[in-house]
Amino acid sequence: NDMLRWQRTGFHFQPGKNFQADPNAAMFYKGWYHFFYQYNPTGVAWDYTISWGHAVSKDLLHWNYLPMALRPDHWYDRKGVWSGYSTLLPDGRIVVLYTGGTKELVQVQNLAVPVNLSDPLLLEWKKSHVNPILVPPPGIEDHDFRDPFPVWYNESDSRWHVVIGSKDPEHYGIVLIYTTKDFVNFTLLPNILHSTKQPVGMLECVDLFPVATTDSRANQALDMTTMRPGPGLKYVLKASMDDERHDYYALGSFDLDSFTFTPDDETIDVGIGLRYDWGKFYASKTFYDQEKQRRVLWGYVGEVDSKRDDALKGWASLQNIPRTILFDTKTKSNLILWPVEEVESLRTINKNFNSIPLYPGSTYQLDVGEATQLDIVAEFEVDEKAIEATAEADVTYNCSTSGGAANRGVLGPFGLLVLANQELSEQTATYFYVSRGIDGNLRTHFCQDELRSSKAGAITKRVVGSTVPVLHGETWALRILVDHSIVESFAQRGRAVATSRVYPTEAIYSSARVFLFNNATDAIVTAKTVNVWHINSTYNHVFPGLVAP
Ligand code: DQQ
Repeated sequence: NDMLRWQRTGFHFQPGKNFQADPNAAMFYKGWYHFFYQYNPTGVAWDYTISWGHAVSKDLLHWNYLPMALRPDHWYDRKGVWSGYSTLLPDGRIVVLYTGGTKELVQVQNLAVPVNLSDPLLLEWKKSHVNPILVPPPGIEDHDFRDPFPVWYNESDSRWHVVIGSKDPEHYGIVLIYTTKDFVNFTLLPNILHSTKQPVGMLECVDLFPVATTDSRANQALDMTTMRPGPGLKYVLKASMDDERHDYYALGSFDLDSFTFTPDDETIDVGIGLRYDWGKFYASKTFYDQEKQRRVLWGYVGEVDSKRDDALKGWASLQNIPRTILFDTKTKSNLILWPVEEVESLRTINKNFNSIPLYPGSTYQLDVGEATQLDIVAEFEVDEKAIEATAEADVTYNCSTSGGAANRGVLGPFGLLVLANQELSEQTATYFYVSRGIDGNLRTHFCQDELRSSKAGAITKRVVGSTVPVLHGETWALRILVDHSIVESFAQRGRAVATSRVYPTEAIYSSARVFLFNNATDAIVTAKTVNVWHINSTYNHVFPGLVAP
């Protein structure tokens, strides 16, 4: 039981008990970041009592839990207040659009607004008396119509465009578009925003937003609601694949006249190409933070242990540490996801290591004390001579199927072992694996190996990851956030991300250690710099004087 207690995180968003899931977006309002999320007030798994939890924070990290914003208390949401979006409109109003599960389990869309816009906490919400405002249109199944969000405002005719994910009869994912002036009366457009190129199924939690592609504007994420497509902009379409349970995005262009999204490259369209996160991460949404002019991403990270353990723990699922989103102006082919800068203010003790040679087949313990809440930033170099001496190596390497951190190749794997016990019989490995084609080109794989992360039974363990661009002259760079039962890892400053839930049985409390390792057979790898910070707990709590779940 000590073991299960240890799994609660120190600096992640985590209500006192029960089940949480999809972030239902966030907003900055009257000095507070508001966060809404799927929450089951009565149990540790999803069921029809699913509701909207609510919390506020000054910095996206220290949270005050508030009473729930929305509960299933009308016929049109009797089987759950499902996902949707909370939007701060440019005129200062706030709307919440959400999917309700009716008594008969039909998915309908509903409207709710705050009772008192002058209350910075937005404690009270009222549902519109005309709900449901939308029911499934002809040709759309009752259970394929959910997760609405207002995406764009047209000033000239004061119309909002609202999009909703679905699928067509052939199982292709589609995104429906409605227009509305008042969020009560809606018109379905004859065209759709996008249809996937492969039959990937129902698209959940669709998101669409612009990113700046030029260096000069790259530091500004942009507000979608009034943005006009133009030079220096690209658009991101994101959807959560209900069949596969992963969040995919595509980079492309957006045409306002036809209101359609077109991927730059059809072979990496949404559902088949790029992912926000190669590990456990789902139902994400972004919001535009006008306070800091950035776009911030949240997703939820479910459990991979047994239902029985969730019941014993009394809670299930986490939200990831919010990530800023930028376009990668160097590769021009991916987004950059990076923990919000506020995380750095939680850093305390720092241990710094420089120029540590890692010989083939070796490990090196980083002496940092109790290693349960950490922020690690590491840069590696691979011996040039070894690379040159390698004609061709491991061209068919694949994180998921090539045996993980224990499988040795010429130029990898190398990286870090976190939440490791002293004997390394328990460990989570985050690593690079470099392969070299006959053309001499290097290809880097970024992987996270959960196979030895726990000695407990009934846990799903995988090796996750993908290839990541490492440009000429760059070192191999990792950042890893460790927080008890979650490991969030970022390669090449955010080009690729992998999140894992892990449940160590021995590498807990003061027995948790961190190591560098190099399992390459031929190359010496140098850890050029490694910074390890301890991260303070955020001691999230219920807002003083209020009662929250
Ligand atoms: N979860 C919600 C749905 C959404 C799904 C229900 C994604 O609205 O499609 O809790 O995890």
